[in-house]
Amino acid sequence: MKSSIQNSLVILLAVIWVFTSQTFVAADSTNLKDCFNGTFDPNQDYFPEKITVKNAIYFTIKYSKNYKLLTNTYTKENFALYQCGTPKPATTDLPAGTKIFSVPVKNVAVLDTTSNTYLELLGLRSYITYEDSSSASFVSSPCIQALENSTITALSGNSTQKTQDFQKVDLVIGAYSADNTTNNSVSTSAANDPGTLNRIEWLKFYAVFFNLEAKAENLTAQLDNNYSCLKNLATSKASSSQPLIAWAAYEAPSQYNNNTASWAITDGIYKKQLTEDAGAKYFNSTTLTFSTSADFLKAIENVDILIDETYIAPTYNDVLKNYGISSADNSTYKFVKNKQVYREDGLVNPNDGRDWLESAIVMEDAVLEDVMNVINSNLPVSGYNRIWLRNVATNEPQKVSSAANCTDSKATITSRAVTCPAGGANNNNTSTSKNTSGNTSDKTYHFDLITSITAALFASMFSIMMI
Ligand SMILES: *[C@@H]1O[C@H](CO)[C@@H](O)[C@H](O)[C@H]1NC(C)=O
Ligand SMILES: *[C@@H]1O[C@H](CO)[C@@H](O)[C@H](O)[C@H]1NC(C)=O
Ligand SMILES: *[C@@H]1O[C@H](CO)[C@@H](O)[C@H](O)[C@H]1NC(C)=O
Ligand SMILES: *[C@@H]1O[C@H](CO)[C@@H](O)[C@H](O)[C@H]1NC(C)=O
Ligand SMILES: *[C@@H]1O[C@H](CO)[C@@H](O)[C@H](O)[C@H]1NC(C)=O
Ligand SMILES: *[C@@H]1O[C@H](CO)[C@@H](O)[C@H](O)[C@H]1NC(C)=O
Ligand SMILES: *[C@@H]1O[C@H](CO)[C@@H](O)[C@H](O)[C@H]1NC(C)=O
Ligand SMILES: *[C@@H]1O[C@H](CO)[C@@H](O)[C@H](O)[C@H]1NC(C)=O
Ligand SMILES: *[C@@H]1O[C@H](CO)[C@@H](O)[C@H](O)[C@H]1NC(C)=O
Ligand SMILES: *[C@@H]1O[C@H](CO)[C@@H](O)[C@H](O)[C@H]1NC(C)=O
Ligand SMILES: *[C@@H]1O[C@H](CO)[C@@H](O)[C@H](O)[C@H]1NC(C)=O
Ligand SMILES: CC(=O)N[C@H]1CO[C@H](CO)[C@@H](O)[C@@H]1O
Repeated sequence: MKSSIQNSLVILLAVIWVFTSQTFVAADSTNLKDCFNGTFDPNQDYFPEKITVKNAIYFTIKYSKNYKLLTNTYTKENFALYQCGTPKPATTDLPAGTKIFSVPVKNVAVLDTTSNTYLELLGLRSYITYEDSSSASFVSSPCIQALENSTITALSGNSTQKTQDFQKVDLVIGAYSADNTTNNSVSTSAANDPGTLNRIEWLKFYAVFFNLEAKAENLTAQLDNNYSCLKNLATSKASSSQPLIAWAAYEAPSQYNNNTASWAITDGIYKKQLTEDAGAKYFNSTTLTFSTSADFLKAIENVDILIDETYIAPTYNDVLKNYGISSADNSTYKFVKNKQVYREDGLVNPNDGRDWLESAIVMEDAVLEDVMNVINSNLPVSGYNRIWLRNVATNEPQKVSSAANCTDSKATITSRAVTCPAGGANNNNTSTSKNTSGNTSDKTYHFDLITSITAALFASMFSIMMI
């Protein structure tokens, strides 16, 4: 009797153990890094780790049990990402035109330089197998340059060949890259998302293709915390007479503008945030584009610091010439008199590929450090060397990043931001950086980077030819 009760008890416990352990397995707490091999259970949540979109306004995500519906709301494209090894969602359950991916994806073709840094921060450099031919020559990441012609191949310039190559990878990704004839291409719009924290948060958009939700949440929080710590530091050190900063560009006459030059305040929400968060005043005006340099110069006559965003103007004299500033004006403008003229070309690859368009899009914490340093040379720490913003008025040299600067092509990168020093205590006060208004004239200058570079190259060639 006794032993039969004991036996029943053992069997009961065993049943409970089997039951609970199976329940435990079914309710795994991390997203799979591979295909699911078990028996599909439609009630199981295959993505226990999720992202929450807090700041970005141009993408959304909606989780179902075994797929996630990712939307680029800027380009209005939908992507359904289902867990590999589980059933594909029915197209009838998805918005028309949704592209379907099995995740996690294993390899990627990258079509713009900006995407590289998002992937590198997530530890995914080794997943990159193709780079677009133009981004391959303009990429500034030393380790991606080092992998070119080994694990990373440049896509053909022949569009037929290129489309065939796209089918050799799981995912084709880049700004404005998606076209509806390529079933695995995805557009990103990080540089269109208006605020600094918005841009950082695009880490999550990239991560969901790799089931790296937890990692992306963590990294985004780190960069956001870096940003708010630095912002607090800048605010606490801001002088009562805050300098006035203008971001501007010259557009040379070209086929794109009826051969008519113009001068512009290159207004943008993230530029206003960077300026104010770094402790300065942001210059804006009701008229943003001027048809004569005289009108433009009149508008910016009280500006203390000028950030010149003209794509091509390698020397200080080029900048002065573009803006129509002669030596007679040397004492008229404070930014000239005090030699406060900066350009964003401080870090380039050997072909003048601009890191400003690459890592500076996601590393807004480090960009804020550069702007802080322009305003106060002791910030964020004394001896800080700016990465991108180069003072051309004092002849600061460019830094060149080449394959030789890659020390370990397997190593993951972190933000270039230096440690936020004491004094920038984190109060999580990032609310002013969140921005939900995508409606700004910034779009004029917030163009497709490749197009803009091409346009700028043509424009400057025209202007050189006309000189
Ligand atoms: C599923 O099986 C494949 C092949 O056997 C294996 O490589 C993979 O790691 C398995 N996935 C999981 C999540 O265990
Ligand atoms: C482009 O590539 C396709 C496919 O490889 C080839 O058939 C075609 O001849 C190429 N076109 C040119 C102009 O090279
Ligand atoms: C692709 O998009 C264009 C413009 O939106 C549209 O005219 C065309 O019909 C689409 N093609 C396919 C194959 O969906
Ligand atoms: C795209 O089409 C190819 C060929 O039909 C197919 O093998 C591939 O799985 C499709 N990819 C996606 C993401 O739909
Ligand atoms: C990110 O993860 C690391 C461990 O990998 C942890 O130490 C850190 O606190 C996390 N940071 C945030 C902001 O969650
Ligand atoms: C360029 O000039 C043409 C004709 O002279 C005119 O129709 C067109 O509107 C102009 N475009 C711009 C952008 O000014
Ligand atoms: C700058 O001024 C323009 C024109 O008045 C306005 O449309 C824009 O929103 C302003 N920019 C910011 C960042 O507030
Ligand atoms: C005055 O302007 C000329 C260019 O017009 C420039 O070369 C020169 O360095 C300027 N001098 C000062 C003190 O800025
Ligand atoms: C890359 O390495 C060269 C040679 O050591 C060095 O001069 C240069 O400053 C490095 N570039 C960067 C961006 O660190
Ligand atoms: C910024 O974030 C990176 C993670 O990418 C971290 O390694 C670094 O310590 C952070 N810097 C600051 C200023 O907290
Ligand atoms: C501030 O950040 C810390 C850690 O990053 C977090 O635990 C805390 O909840 C945040 N506080 C607020 C008010 O958001
Ligand atoms: C990424 C890549 O493939 N880069 C280069 C490899 O080498 C050839 C010349 O042999 C270049 O044309 C590619 O751009």
